[in-house]
Amino acid sequence: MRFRVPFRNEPRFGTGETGGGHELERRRVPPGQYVTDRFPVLHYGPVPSFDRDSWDFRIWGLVEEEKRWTFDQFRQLPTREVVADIHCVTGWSKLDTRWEGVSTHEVLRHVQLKPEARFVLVHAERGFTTNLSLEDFLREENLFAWRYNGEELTPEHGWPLRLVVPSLYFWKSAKWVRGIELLADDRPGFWESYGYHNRGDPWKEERYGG
Ligand SMILES: Nc1nc2c(c(=O)[nH]1)N[C@H]1C(S)=C(S)[C@@H](COP(=O)(O)O)O[C@H]1N2
Ligand SMILES: [Mo]
Repeated sequence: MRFRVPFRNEPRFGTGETGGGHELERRRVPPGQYVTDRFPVLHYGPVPSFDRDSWDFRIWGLVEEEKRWTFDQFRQLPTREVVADIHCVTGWSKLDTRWEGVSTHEVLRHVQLKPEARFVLVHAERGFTTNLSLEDFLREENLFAWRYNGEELTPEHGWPLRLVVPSLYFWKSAKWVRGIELLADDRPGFWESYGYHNRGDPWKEERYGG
């Protein structure tokens, strides 16, 4: 199943809007961003190695029962494809990126949340974390992805699994993810504790602080 995220201000039938060309791009790209066709690689520290036999994906914290998948089990989950624009806090935006993987919604279907659970801390290799409200985590277009533009992810872009949260600046899209922790109270992740904005909405230019 493919899902294309409608972009902000997308002209719709019946509104009399035409859009197109530069005008369309202007309304599609958040303030202070430029469009690139490249796909820059950005992360802290070295690219982690991947061992298929020991890799797992876990859900823990405020859940009735913890959940763990091996690599092969995780890859059996139902997949979907999402086409979305992504926005990096350093200024580049990339339009119509195409991802394939498991929706965050599908992943959470396998646990029962405790009623206090309101935040998600995403855990990646080497202690990298990023935080999201449950609502931001569960947006329809969010994926745990292993394919990008029809190809398996490369190691530097997050192989074997990365989160993709197109609605927020791209640092929330943790590469090399290994699990999620459900929390009652928000806890800043890696970049968030170094001064990046706690939420990171590109349309509000929530880059640093706050
Ligand atoms: N594990 C991990 N994921 C990470 C980061 C990181 O340092 N470690 N950096 C984030 C930042 S700041 C950005 S902009 C994007 C970049 O993704 P890309 O290298 O695929 O473009 O990854 C995000 N995911
Ligand atoms: Mo970034």
